[in-house]
Amino acid sequence: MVMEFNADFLKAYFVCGTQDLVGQNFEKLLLNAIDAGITTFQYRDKAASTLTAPERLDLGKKLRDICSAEKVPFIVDDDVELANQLKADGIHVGQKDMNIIDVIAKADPNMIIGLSCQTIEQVKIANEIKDIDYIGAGPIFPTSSKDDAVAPIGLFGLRQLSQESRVPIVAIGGITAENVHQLQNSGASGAAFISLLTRSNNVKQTVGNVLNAFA
Ligand code: TZP
Ligand code: MG
Repeated sequence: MVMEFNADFLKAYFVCGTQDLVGQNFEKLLLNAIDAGITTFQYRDKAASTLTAPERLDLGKKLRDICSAEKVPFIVDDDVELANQLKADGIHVGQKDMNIIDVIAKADPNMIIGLSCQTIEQVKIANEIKDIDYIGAGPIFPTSSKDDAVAPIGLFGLRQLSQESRVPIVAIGGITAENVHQLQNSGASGAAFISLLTRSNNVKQTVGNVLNAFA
């Protein structure tokens, strides 16, 4: 499925891999999240997960099919080969992953391209790369979902990156039901989250709350 990128995709952006699950069935959780209105799903299965490469591919196909059926963009984290194999709608990489220029060269044409940035310098470089569709900025707040996360950039940092960026920004890291509304005047187009949803006992309300913050 070829999806034309649109900043509305960033409003309620759910990121998840098997390492993030808290006893749930992944497919059911994704279906519930889609039913609740998430605007994008990112498959981010890390080394900490217990899946083998074929298992990761297999699960990825199932999750991709769920997203395709519901017309929710399916983005793969880090692994451009996996993204191509899964015919993902997009690929997202961080500063420590494969170089973004190489990722763009390797990715199937028309994929949505996302890059994580933590500094103004990184955003300035990203501004020069025309194929980048959006930037993930963060962590905004402290997070326990990413082992190698840099220090939180805070709302002030987010505002600075938003002002500098040529492309829309999705805020990530430590976003909760209580603080999501603080993102409203930050210039971000939406919020990306892991534990907010994996640890939610009311997925519908959780996603609704995020959507409200960016309505
Ligand atoms: N990148 C920056 S922070 C983060 C990632 C993948 C983890 C976000 O997880 P949570 O649970 O929403 O803080
Ligand atoms: Mg990464």
